[in-house]
Amino acid sequence: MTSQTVQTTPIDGQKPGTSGLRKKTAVFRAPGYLENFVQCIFDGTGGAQGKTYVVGGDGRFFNREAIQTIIRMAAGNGAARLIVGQNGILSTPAASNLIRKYKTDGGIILSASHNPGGEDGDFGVKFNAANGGPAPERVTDAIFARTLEIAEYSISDQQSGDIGTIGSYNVGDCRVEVIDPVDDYETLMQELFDFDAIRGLFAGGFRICFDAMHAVTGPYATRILETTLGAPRGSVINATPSPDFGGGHPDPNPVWASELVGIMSGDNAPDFGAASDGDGDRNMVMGKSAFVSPSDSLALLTAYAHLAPAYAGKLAGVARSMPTSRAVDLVAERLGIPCFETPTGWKFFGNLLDAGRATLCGEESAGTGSNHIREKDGLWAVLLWLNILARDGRDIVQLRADHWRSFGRNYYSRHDYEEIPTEAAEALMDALRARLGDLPGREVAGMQVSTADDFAYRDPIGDSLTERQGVRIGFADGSRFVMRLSGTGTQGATLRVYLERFVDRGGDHTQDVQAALGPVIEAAQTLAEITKHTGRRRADVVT
Ligand code: G16
Repeated sequence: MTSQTVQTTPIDGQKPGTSGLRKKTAVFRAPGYLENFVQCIFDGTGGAQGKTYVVGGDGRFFNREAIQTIIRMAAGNGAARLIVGQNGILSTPAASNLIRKYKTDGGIILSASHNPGGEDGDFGVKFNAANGGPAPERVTDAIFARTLEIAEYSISDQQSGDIGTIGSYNVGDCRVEVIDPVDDYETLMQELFDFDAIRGLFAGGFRICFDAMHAVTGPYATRILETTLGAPRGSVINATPSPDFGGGHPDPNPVWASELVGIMSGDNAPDFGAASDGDGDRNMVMGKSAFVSPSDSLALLTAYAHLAPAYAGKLAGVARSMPTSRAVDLVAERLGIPCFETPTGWKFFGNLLDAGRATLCGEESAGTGSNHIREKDGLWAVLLWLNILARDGRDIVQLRADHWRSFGRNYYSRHDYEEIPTEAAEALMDALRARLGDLPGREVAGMQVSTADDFAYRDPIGDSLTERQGVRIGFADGSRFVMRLSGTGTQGATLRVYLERFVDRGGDHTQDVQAALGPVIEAAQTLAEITKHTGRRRADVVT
């Protein structure tokens, strides 16, 4: 085989964010853009010579062409073997599983997750390490450093071959294996959960609506829920991945999954509703007319995980991202297991999972997962829920009400202010940071500020320090808000405001969430001067 070395120059802005490099699709399609970044992944991780990688993506526009380029570049860089999902499809959790199962050197996953796709949408590339998890910061830093000095990339002259047919072929000396994207993932799920109990649940007339949001989870959910577990045909909706996600926004929250919310609120609603995102790692769950917040879902899954074979008596600890509500902390305390608080981003759970310190992890941004892989996993969360419901017998709404009665309720909401000019968003955060020392003791919205800091995390395993991860303002009554700028957007800045108020056992757990959070919302707007900095009077997306 011959391969070419192509001269190139550094391209600005190739710094990976919370989860890989995300840009407008048009940016990724510009000559050399993808090639530069992929070469820097190889260069920043010691080269591809002799290595094996998993390659796949969420099926969005440009997925297939990008995979073909990556195959040729891996071959051009001397990779020995590639495992590629048929038609270029692999959910992020399925890719993580393949990396671990086949002990590869890592994987390249093409996705911009919940961001819209299509020619005018977003595209993304992320590198996962040999443990199956998103590359840690020292690796993304090394990749970024290479993007600043890259001078050439290597690419095979040979075309990449057919990725639509299962089988294997060579591109030069590199073996390309095209595999069924679902098989290995389904095998793993069977090992973790009580499939017989879930089959019994469906056989007894239990109904589910799973909204795959025209994204990658469709084939996984259809095979596992309908074919293997016996949920009625049609239980999975929007099940065929489309390059632009049916023109939608594949983000499983009550705003973007409004079709599911409508079904779950209608007459004759199914017993359980769920949705997953673009690349299949996020999840949202619902009961009849009841949205279960991701933070509550994490707390409940932790409380009842023992009903699933893989987790009975095996919870070493739990971890949540800092802005996630503290509902799970209360469960961990009662179970007598540690609860770790990490910065936003699944990569921060990796060391805890690898070291066996945490078994379950979760984030407010609709991510839950466990030590079965090193990514969050949308369908896994749905199956754990089904396993719990099958074994417990109560429905999800009752289970949650009983949970609040026993632990108290952490009212919780996230307010997003999208596409703010970056300078205005940074000025807001800088101004708030500058005042942190003066805030404790101050009265605002009828509450007294008790703590104010900027979250920093010292990894208990790797000892690395990660600073400036979000401002936390705590109040004397136990309420708090957190503010940070999103690390996954592609246009301007998104200000995320996370709001939380605890109502203890015996209190009123039936209030409207926004009403219950009223004083905290007012305090956040006042202390951060959101309107002054952004011109906005209210958030664009409230979840
Ligand atoms: C990514 C990370 C998540 C993180 C989320 C936060 O999610 O994988 O661990 O919670 O970003 O996003 P932001 O920085 O915008 O708040 P995903 O599903 O987009 O890969």
